[in-house]
Amino acid sequence: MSTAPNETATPSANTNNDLMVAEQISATVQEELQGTQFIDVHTHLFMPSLGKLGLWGIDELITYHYLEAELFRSSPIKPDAYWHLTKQEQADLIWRTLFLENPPVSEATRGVVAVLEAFGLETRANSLQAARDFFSRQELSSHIRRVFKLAGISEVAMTNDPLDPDEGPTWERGPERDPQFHPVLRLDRILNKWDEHWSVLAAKGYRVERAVNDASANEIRRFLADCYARMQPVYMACSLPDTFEYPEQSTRGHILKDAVVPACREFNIPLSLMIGVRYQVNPSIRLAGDASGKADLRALEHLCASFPENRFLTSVLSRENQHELCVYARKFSNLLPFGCWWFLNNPSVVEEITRERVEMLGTTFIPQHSDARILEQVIYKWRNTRRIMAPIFANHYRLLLEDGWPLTRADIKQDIKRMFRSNFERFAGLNSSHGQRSAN
Ligand code: RAT
Ligand code: ZN
Repeated sequence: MSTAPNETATPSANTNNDLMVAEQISATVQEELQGTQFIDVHTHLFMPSLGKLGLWGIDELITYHYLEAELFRSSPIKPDAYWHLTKQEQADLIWRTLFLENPPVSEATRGVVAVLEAFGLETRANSLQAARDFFSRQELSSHIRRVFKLAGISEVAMTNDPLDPDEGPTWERGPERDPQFHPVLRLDRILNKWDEHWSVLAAKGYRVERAVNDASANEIRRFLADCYARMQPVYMACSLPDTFEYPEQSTRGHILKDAVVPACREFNIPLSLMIGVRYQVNPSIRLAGDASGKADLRALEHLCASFPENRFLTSVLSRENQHELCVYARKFSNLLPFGCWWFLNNPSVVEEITRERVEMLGTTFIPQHSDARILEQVIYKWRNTRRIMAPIFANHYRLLLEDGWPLTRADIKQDIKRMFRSNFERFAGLNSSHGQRSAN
């Protein structure tokens, strides 16, 4: 797998501490990006013991919600009719519409092409049968190892919702752990949909009420402590609307302040805030129906300032919020920006955001996560990230060299490791050698 085919890949031929010349920078950056195993800090992938929750294979790849959104722009089919099709019929329709009738030039369609190519499958096949046959022959554990290797990642963070009716019971049975998959305690149902979920907690024996009072907040904390004990998450996480405010006289404000933030402090884990979703502006297209909106990041300022002992991993969905996020990260060391999330994960926008972050934050951010929902997506998403970021980083090193810094390969190696591994390991308290959480 090449890192940056659009860049000249003259071998760098420099060792760690040799002083570099400008001509070596591009190849060295590519080699170091290629040689570093990244940690994927936010995905929707699942360890094998969580069974059917883990999506993989060609039909799942083609019916990814990013592609479903694109289908409705190129096909006359109405969402209702689409949802009545079987998974294979949906995939066939998307394949025909977005790959055979139109060249797959969008980021999401191009990703499928890259995955097929990575496995040596025909990319312009008239039918999906050969790809279906290929994936049906794979044994899941060895397939995961192969996929991670192709993607250049050592481990991923999952998204685990204990109130999901399909997922919760599995955690209660104590699923077999897999060190390649870190659990993450996702709190959207609790923080954003309390009215629909308080009774689920009540049915589990927690003395909570719809109107959250201090006693309910304590019981939510007890629930989070039980989840922590069961799952050992590396962080807690929630997506939030563009209208998110903090402090706020609301159920969410109360739960955040009196249950979630203290629980993260108690367990010494970060809270991930993914801000800027406009939920379900078009519910008929389901998962594809969310949009994005500019948020008021003063909410983040207040959280970082009010809770200096807490750590906040943060991604914001609106392009317009990116600069402010960098400014706040310069003010608060307990804020770690991560990723170019969802609608931002396109080369043009990633480039702009990453340049800005390096200029304002050096290497004190996590440049990207994959957000993969289907296992094999990590192959194309991480390949694209390496391809887009190689010239950006190379340019920063070229400027640094020009300005008089005696640059070495070791500098570049250290920076890449920091951005794509150690920043997360340190923030989440992971022990790098074993991928296990450290004692403190
Ligand atoms: O990118 C996505 O797949 C979105 O649908 C969301 O899942 C988002 O990433 C989230 O975690 O809420
Ligand atoms: Zn996500």
